[in-house]
Amino acid sequence: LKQKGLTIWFTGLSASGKSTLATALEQTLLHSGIISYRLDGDNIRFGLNKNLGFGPDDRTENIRRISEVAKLFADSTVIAITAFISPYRQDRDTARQLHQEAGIPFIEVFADAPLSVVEQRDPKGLYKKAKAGEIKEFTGISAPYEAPEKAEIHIKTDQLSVEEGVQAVITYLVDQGYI
Ligand code: GGZ
Repeated sequence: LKQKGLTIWFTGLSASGKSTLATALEQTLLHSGIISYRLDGDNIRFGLNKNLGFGPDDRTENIRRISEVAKLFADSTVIAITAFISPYRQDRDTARQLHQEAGIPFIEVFADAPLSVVEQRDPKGLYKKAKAGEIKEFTGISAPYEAPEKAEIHIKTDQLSVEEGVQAVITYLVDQGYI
């Protein structure tokens, strides 16, 4: 058992490609025999965090709990992959600090697509609803998204394929000697 744990933290707008990249990354790692665990809305917001909504305090608490869980997975030697909007810079920095204090690498990955592009994609019709006022405090429309200034990896998802985005992460992990 040589594997060391770490956390790969995706951040970006709804429909920016976080979950798609995270899922493809998980598959690619698995094909190399590397175990990872993906935390996303489906397994967190419907379970551990089902009592949380989308106001600023609840988002902060959402991210706080996710960063603690990711740290635990990474501490167990797994690669934790998180895919949440995590719109506040302060909350992401707190997650980073938590990992740093435990000596666990924290890799922030910005899934970056312009608002105009994610509004076009709108796979669940949420942007449309948000613009119609049917969803309150929707990130990018009526709630803030604070883009990373020091992400380890910046993926422009409107310019790269999923495979190219995953490769950017893999290359980083190899270059750093993490895998
Ligand atoms: C943003 C919302 C909102 C509001 C529901 N704002 O595209 P999706 O559907 O599948 O991803 C979005 C998801 C965001 O949850 P996170 O836990 O990642 O957010 S945060 O990190 O900010 O806590 C979207 C859906 O939940 N959703 N209402 N108001 N996204």
